[in-house]
Amino acid sequence: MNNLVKISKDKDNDVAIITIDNPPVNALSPGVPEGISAAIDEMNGDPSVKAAVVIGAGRTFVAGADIKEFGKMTAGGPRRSLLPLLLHIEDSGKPVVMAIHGNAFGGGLELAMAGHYRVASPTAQVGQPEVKLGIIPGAGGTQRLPRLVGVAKAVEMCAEGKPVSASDAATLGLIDRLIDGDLLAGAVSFAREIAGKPAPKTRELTEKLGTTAESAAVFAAARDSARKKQRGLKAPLAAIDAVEAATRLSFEEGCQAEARLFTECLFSDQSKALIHVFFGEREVAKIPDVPKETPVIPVNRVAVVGSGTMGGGIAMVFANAGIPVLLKDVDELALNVGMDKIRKNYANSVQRGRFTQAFVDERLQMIKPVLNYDAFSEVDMVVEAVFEGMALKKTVFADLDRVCRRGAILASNTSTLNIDEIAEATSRPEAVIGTHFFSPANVMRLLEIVRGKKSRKEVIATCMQLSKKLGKIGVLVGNCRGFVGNRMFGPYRREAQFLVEEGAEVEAVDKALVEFGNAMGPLATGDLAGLDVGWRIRKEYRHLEKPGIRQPFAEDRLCEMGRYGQKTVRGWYRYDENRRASVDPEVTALVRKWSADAGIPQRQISPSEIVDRCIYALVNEGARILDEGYALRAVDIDIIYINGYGFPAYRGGPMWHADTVGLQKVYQRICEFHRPHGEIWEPAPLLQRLAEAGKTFADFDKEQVAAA
Ligand code: 3H9
Repeated sequence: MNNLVKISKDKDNDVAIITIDNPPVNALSPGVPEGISAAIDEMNGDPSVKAAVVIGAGRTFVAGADIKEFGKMTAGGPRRSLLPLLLHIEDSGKPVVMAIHGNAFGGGLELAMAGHYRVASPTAQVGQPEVKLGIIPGAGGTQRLPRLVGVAKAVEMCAEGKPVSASDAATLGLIDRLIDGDLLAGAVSFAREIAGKPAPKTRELTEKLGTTAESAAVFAAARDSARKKQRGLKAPLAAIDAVEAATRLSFEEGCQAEARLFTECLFSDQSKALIHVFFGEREVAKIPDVPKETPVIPVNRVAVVGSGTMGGGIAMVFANAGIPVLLKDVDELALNVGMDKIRKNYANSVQRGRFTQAFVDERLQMIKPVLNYDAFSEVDMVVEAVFEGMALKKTVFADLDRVCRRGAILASNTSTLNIDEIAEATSRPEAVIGTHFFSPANVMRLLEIVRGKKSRKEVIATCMQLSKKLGKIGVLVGNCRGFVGNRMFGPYRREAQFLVEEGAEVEAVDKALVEFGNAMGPLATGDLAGLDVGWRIRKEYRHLEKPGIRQPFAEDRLCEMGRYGQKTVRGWYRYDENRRASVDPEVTALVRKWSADAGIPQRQISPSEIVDRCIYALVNEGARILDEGYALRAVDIDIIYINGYGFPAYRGGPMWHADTVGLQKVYQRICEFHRPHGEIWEPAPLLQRLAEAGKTFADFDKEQVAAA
């Protein structure tokens, strides 16, 4: 035993209680498996004990293997200690009951399945989420799970990684009893009921396994679905192979097959990237000068100004989190249109089974449409989401300053404008902050929180904490043009256009980036968002463009022709009534002509050049942003791109991807682009420094954390 696992006995002295106590989530860190094993030996050696209950201390059962250990691992890793432990539990002379509350995830569920019985609190969740980390269950999960729940459910759980509620798990046969009230007391009395009876060993069950032939269709459908829904990911396919092995091989041989697949996944770049993302999503919440203890402002009522697409979506986000919201617009018509859109969105969610009608009815009650500021004195926070124009925003903020109570947070959903200038329209710039939601706001996880020069720490801490409550990932960024995400998106889309102007086909550009793993290609994204949005901004900022620097022109010309993208059924592509895109020969011909007129030499461009030009444009700008301090860490940029811009999580984000390629290589490639293209491709000084020092962005992050 050790201090991570404790053993005690219930008051009648006949049931041993083995408590795993490794905060915060009882991960199976080194020492935990050894502790459990010793406790099993001790209870077997104690003649007064008839059975054991294994339970987690604190908020959860066991959240899995210790992910922090994965980076340090050589072959074998936590499997070496876990596999023998699980056999040891299964072979225990006295029955072992696993008592689950919170989560039994990954190695936690594998541990639970090695017990002879499982009981759970009704709110508990179980699952094999390993694929989300680019790996597969590695401690027999792919072999024991199909024996308990059947092949189809096991494939789904291992390949998709979604959690299952305790009540569903009970229906599936994974949980033997749900326990309302005191879990430990219920587990102990269950243990007493089953003591002395023959205890089932999961690995010996075969009833639900069926045969490979019977399950062939299940595996084929699962592979098909994985290739579509988890495009580019290797782990789901490996998980399916491993479960299939359970139907073909003995338990021991199946475990060996699982071990091979687990090891292959563990040492893959995908797994390293996804583990980086797992910790990154938690790291972004840590702001060096805004410590955890910073007081937060309770946000119980909010208001949103502007009932357009963004404002309506933001109102839904608050309502979904149970926070009542006033939705204001200037005229009845606009407000009605906005509310109708909200109702339609909710109706779609009910249709797709995401929400129940009752849930939606409740949410709609929480959104109160208003035409004036009368009730604004009661709200704790306002999010302004009016049309993107400085003069209008300033008027709105001056109004908010007048009507909101002192202490309320005044946030702007601007995606491009200077938050300090907006703040100056109020008498309390310290209460002003940017909350940049991404469209559709009720779906996208990213929330860029823009720190103004004077934003108070309490305001920042509140918005960071609130983002979690809203189901978002809040990332703090500085106040530069386009903030982090859109500032980087500019050079990325610039390169996509340049490539077309230099001879690449529109479709070839998008295809190369989709094959790289992006959710959409850059030109199709432009069509979706509306090409006119960027066009208007470019026109506004044209005076800032340096003379003699090449600017893309094709998109401006398309806009001049009224081709704004999907909304005008013509943009880079042509769209049918179902918004399905097809290549438009007119665009191809026009771009060729415009390019010839501009004297741009035409050439064949390879998919790898397309990817390098677009992705390294992101990386180079990201490095500048980092150097200038507008993002706190490289990982913050990665999390922004994965959650807001459809960058493939399995590549870890643009900065992690650059590290994986090697910064020297990336730097050299950027130098190659710099020679013919000039200033716009000047390598970012930070990238050059890191490349020359043989370092990575991850090293930069570590140095930042150490210096903080
Ligand atoms: C596995 O099990 C492989 C097996 O097949 C065995 C192979 C041999 N390890 O998320 P939170 C930390 S793979 C280490 O903010 P919540 C987390 O970083 C694993 N650390 O809380 C954070 O640290 P910090 C399969 C972990 O309440 C703190 O705990 N399991 C682990 O919002 C709190 O976490 C999974 O993939 C871990 N396993 O959510 C489950 N888990 O405070 C991964 C968490 O320093 N975990 N931490 O930032 C989760 O999904 C969520 O953490 C959980 C709690 C739902 C459990």
